[in-house]
Order: sequence, then C-alpha cells, then structure tokens
Amino acid sequence: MAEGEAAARLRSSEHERVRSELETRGFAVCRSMLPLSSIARARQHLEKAVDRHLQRAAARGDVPHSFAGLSLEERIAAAYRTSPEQAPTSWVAETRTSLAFQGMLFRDAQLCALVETLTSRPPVVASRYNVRSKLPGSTNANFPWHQDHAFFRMQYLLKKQAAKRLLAAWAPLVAVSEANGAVELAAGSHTRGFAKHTRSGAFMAAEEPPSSALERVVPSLNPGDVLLFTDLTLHRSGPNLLPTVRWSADWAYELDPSDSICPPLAVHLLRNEQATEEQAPLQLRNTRSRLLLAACAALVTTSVAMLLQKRIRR
Ligand SMILES: O=C(O)CCC(=O)C(=O)O
Repeated sequence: MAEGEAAARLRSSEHERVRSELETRGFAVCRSMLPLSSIARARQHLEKAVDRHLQRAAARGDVPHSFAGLSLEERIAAAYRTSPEQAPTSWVAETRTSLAFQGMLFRDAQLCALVETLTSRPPVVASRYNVRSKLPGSTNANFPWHQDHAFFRMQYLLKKQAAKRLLAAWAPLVAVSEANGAVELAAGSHTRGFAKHTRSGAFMAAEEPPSSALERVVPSLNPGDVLLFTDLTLHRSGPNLLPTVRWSADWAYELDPSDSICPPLAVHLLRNEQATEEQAPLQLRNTRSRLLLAACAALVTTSVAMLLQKRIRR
C-alpha cells in the first residue's frame, strides 16, 4: 500500500473514531492534532502580552515587580502570588488579531479537515473564543457544571442574533491534568437536551449536576492535543493545585442542527422558547396599550381639573 494511501486511511479511521465518540459520549480527545511549532508561537505571543501586562501592573504598584525572566507558566503566578484573585484570567483582547491563535490554532489545517469531515462543509470558526490563565490559589477560573450552549445562547441573544449550535475545541498550552484544573466531562450528558442554567457569579451553572449514572472523565492533555465536545456536554473545571499557571485556549466551530454530531435541544424546551418568543411582542403590545391608556386617563383628568378650576374662578 502506498504511503499516502496508508496515511489517508489512518486519517479517515481517526475521523470516524472522533465522530463516533462525539455522537455517543459527547466529547473526543484528538492527540497531537496541533503542531508543536504552532503551540510555541501561541506561547511566544502570550509571553509578550504577559510582559506588557506586568510592566504596567508593576508601574501602578499592583504587583511588586514585573518578574522578567520567568517562564510563561511561572510569571503571573509569581507576580500575583499574594493576590491571585486580582490576576487576569482571560486574554481575549491580547489575542484578537494574533496569527498564532486565529490562524495557526483555530484554523489549523489538520483540525479543519477533521471538522470538515464531521460536518461535510468547510469549517466556520465562531466569533467567540477565549485564552485562559488559571492561577494557583484563585477560584476565578474554576467553572461549575454547565453546557456551553447556555453561554453561547446568551452571547448570541445579547447580539440580537439567533443562537447558533457549536462544536467546542479546548487546547492546553501547558500539560494539563486534574491537578491543575483540567476540564471534567460527564460522558453521555449531551443526549439529555439543554438543561436549565442559572447565573453563578460570572458563570452560568447547570441547576442540576450530571446524573451519577454518567461516567465522569478528566482527560489529561499535552500541548498539541485538542479536546472536542458538543455544546450540550456537561463539563466543569476545578482548582489549579500546582504552583504554576494553567494556560489554555478554547474556541468553537459552527454546526448545523442536522449534523450527526449536533445533539438535539429538548423538544419541550424548544416549545417553551417558541412560546416565550411569540409572547414577547404580545407583552410589548400590552405594555404599549397600557401606556397609551394611562396617557389618555392623565389627559382626561387634567382637562376635567382645568374645567373645574375655570368654573370655580367664575
Ligand atoms: O478552561 C476551563 O477551565 C473551562 C472552560 C470551559 O468550561 C468552557 O470554555 O466552557
């Protein structure tokens, strides 16, 4: 068998494994998906962003000094050692136009080829993404159980857009395990529809934890690995108990509800939502009518009062 043919077969069987795991378990780990050269470029970009951040923070007196010379894993942890809750947890503004993140990671050719096989369309990277630093001793970047659809839905609705369905991608920029707050997933939770969520601080949290019947998995990941999961897969992440910073990036690809890897939102919820959306204009109409009635009543009252005043004066 020619070398190219063997590679193509291997790739095709790997794509089918990922599809099958996304469909049945709601997540799949893709080992060594991203070239280490891309990870290195992303880390270099962050090193510069951290340097700029700490130079300014040191000038303001927020941190003792800029801790130049320390590695990406060590530097902000050292700078914010006595105040980890004050450290930034998100580096979106610093990476919005970064070729390393937007091009080399989010639009990596091998990853995009996989997504294209899974959806039978050229992949579209969703506009939302994050680059996260989880510091030891801070709880700011620990996520409660949630489905990403709760976040995504809110973000689209705030932009007055219909909520899109997405496939989430999560990639570590350092070795990640349970010890430094890796992502924990409830296998199979994506088949149970969109769960109710409430706000929990800055987060959206599922009202109920995943059923104890579901297996919970915390994949240990190395730089280059990518964790893919559906927007209905319940997941969370715990504290970083190591002395260094857990760096990661998460982004997403747009799905069509008919894609085999896009689990359905529960039918009862769709009906409720349709009802709510249909009621909204009615409620607005009712509010407008009430305001109009109140204005008319105020006009009548004022006119009667003026007439009475005129009569009294006469
Ligand atoms: O990075 C983490 O710790 C968790 C991220 C997460 O849950 C998410 O992006 O939805």
